[in-house]
Amino acid sequence: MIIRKSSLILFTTIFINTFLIFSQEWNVNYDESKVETYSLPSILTSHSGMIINNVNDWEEFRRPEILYSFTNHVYGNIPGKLDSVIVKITEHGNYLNSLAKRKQVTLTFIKNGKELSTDLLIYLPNSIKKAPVFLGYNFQGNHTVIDDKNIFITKSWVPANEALGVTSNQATEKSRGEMSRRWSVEKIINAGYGLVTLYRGDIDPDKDDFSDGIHQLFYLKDQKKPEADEWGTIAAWSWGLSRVMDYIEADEDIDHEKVIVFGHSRLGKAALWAAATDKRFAGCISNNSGEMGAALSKRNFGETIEVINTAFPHWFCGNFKKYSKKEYMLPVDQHMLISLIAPRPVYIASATDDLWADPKGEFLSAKEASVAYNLYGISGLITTTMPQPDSPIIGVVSYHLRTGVHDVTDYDWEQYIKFAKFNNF
Ligand code: GTR
Repeated sequence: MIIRKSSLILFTTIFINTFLIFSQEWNVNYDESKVETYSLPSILTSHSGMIINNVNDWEEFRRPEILYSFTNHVYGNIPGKLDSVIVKITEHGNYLNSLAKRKQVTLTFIKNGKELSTDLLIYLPNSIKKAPVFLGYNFQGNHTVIDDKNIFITKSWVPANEALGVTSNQATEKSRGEMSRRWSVEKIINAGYGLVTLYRGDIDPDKDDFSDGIHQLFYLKDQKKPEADEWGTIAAWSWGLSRVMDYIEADEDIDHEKVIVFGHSRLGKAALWAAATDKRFAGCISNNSGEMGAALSKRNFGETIEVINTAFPHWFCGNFKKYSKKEYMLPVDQHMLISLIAPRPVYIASATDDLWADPKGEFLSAKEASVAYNLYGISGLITTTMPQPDSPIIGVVSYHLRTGVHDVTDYDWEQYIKFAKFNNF
């Protein structure tokens, strides 16, 4: 794999700067000895106090209760259904000396006389008839994922970035292939998997503005932003992943029963919520998803709800604002989010230097969620102590702590491929 030195330096610098700005400004806790005592809501005790000890009661009563709490207090409800969707294969060709085929597909969503389009970029191994796939958003546009001149450049809003050649919030040729170090496409294809990716900003540009993106298609007359219990950007991104799943179900080249939804960081938060809300995702990978992703929010380490609500007020629903500095009042915590994915395989990954995302809080979530897997007779995470760096625990519930910074690396993908194989994808 070719790593472009310019992009490596650029993104390491962006990461360090972001990290410094946030940690100085917010004075968050990075000291394990200063973690206060917290109590986690019990996954297996219902609101009425009933102890859940079988799959039926879990699926009938407790799981819907937890899902309801997350929907109404954290991510927000989806306000309705689309009127229609137009699917168009816009381009296809060969890749990697014909080892893989490439497809680009445009989905156009129509609602209330308005429309919004997103472009899917799909690579599938030619060696397999119906390929299992990893599905996930990219941060900067499909053309940044691989240095392939055939990939269309998004026309959607892209965050300002001089080094990537983004001018007036529009992507340009300069960023083609610039994020390829985060997508081990060759490894994925050689292992017998496909990749489906799309740009997050096609569904909702990542800014505190609800006049664009998917939200406004659903507005009732004179509505300017979602109601307090309606979707923020993370839920919109998750919704988008489900719409891609609708497409995948009709694509004969993809095994729609073997789709692993994947995401890094904020997009890892979206992947977890997508897997929680849509059981068609047969597996989920959360890479360094942190606060309101895999990390426990009631553990005061790294990013807090106050920080996330201030820096990214558009990510969660209006109701979530009241939990700033009041983590203890939130009726759920993120171990319960992972429990909603049971019995489907899930991988939680952290990085040693990514303290902002609270690696230990991510591990503890995966560990605590295991009780839901146990109901199905599945072991969940097969350790109760946090593993050493670079010692992955691969199972139905998987975890690793990679040495290094907040990022997605070849090492991470190697583990994700092992996880997929282990779980018969
Ligand atoms: C950070 C944010 C995190 C994480 C990250 C990312 O600034 O505080 O919650 O999502 O961004 O998405 O890169």
